[in-house]
Amino acid sequence: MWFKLGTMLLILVFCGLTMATNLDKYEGYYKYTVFHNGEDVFNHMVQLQTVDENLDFWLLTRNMSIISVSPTVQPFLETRLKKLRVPYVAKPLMEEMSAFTQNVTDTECDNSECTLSRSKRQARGVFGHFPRYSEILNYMSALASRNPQYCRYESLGRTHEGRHVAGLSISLNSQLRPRRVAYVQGGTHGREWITPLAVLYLANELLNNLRAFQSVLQDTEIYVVPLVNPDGYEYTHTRDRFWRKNRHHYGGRSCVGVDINRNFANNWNYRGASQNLCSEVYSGTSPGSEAETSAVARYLSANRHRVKLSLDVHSFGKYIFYPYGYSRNALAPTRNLLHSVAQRAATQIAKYRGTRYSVGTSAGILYEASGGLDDYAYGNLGIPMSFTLELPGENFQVAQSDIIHICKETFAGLIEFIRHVSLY
Ligand code: 0X9
Ligand code: ZN
Repeated sequence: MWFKLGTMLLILVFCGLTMATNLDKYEGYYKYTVFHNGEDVFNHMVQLQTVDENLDFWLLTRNMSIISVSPTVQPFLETRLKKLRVPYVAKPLMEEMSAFTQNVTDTECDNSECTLSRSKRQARGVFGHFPRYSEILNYMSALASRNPQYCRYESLGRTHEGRHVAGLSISLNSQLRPRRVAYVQGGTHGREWITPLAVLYLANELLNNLRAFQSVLQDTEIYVVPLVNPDGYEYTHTRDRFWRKNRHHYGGRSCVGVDINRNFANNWNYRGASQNLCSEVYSGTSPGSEAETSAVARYLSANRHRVKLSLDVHSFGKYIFYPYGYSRNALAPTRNLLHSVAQRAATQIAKYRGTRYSVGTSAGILYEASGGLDDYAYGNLGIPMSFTLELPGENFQVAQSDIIHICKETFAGLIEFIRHVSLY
């Protein structure tokens, strides 16, 4: 009897362990790349993104969109696309992912990208793989304890599931409050795994080369929050690789989560956002309703007169956006300056290995979307320089061997932005 029960328990535990991977639910899914052959097709796609909770748009630009589609929704989309007479390519999602998720081991590698030795990978440490929440926080806390004179580790608040929205302040004297702050955040959308690393890399480089960055840090504090949405991020590691929103549960409702980048108090829920809880762009019950949004907003508004630059790092697409993102008709009074600063950052990024970013407003290049941090920082708080970056990638997974290169090229861009803080 006990033996039988024990065996059953073992089987259950085993099944539990083998079943729960973050890609399970994507078996049979397709990745559609749709080429918009006209303005009306683009407008149609924008409409679908906001009203259709079953289509997950990974990327939506004026020229093309990338959509993740479940087997049940696939016939519906096929009919739509054929009716619109629009060209597209469909590829099994798992096939696409396996190309990126192969764990690179010395013996498996046969192309030049994979010739990295084990020791080199180990030397890359946290920048050689995709760390979990606890590893990111341990890394931040270790940076602070190694550099107590220059660095403070703190929590901006807690999430719905009780995790910390953790920040690092970096300056030439952690006891003083410099006149200017450059604020840099990542990890707003759970699935954009490269972004916390790119932000953490900035902190790491600054602290390891303080002498070289003396002039950048003159009268300026750099405040980094690598992981704004730790609940969503952890969920992408354990359950659903492509989870975007936070993990706010509403009692009795089956859909979960708010899009933090639709929840800020600028033209909240105006366009490109939805009041359907099941939508990927659900804007929440009110502006700033989410714990993560209010943690960030509280910090920024308390420091609004010192913060001269706000950078929100996302992925993917290789874009630098400046306000306004909520409407194509809303023009920032300082758009020429914003454009030229962004262009300079793009030039610095390109110097590392030729990666080319496009610069503009997200409403102009992508789609109109309200409630973003960029519009809030610029429009509500009067922070003079506010940008959103979309890092490189073909989807939300970046090859592990590419992490360090993206971190390095992005670093060049981030430093260029930060250099402009001294203008204010
Ligand atoms: O839609 C977003 O939140 C951002 N793109 S992402 O693919 N990472 O989700 C772009 C936001 C640009 N800013 C505003 N629209 N305000
Ligand atoms: Zn994003």
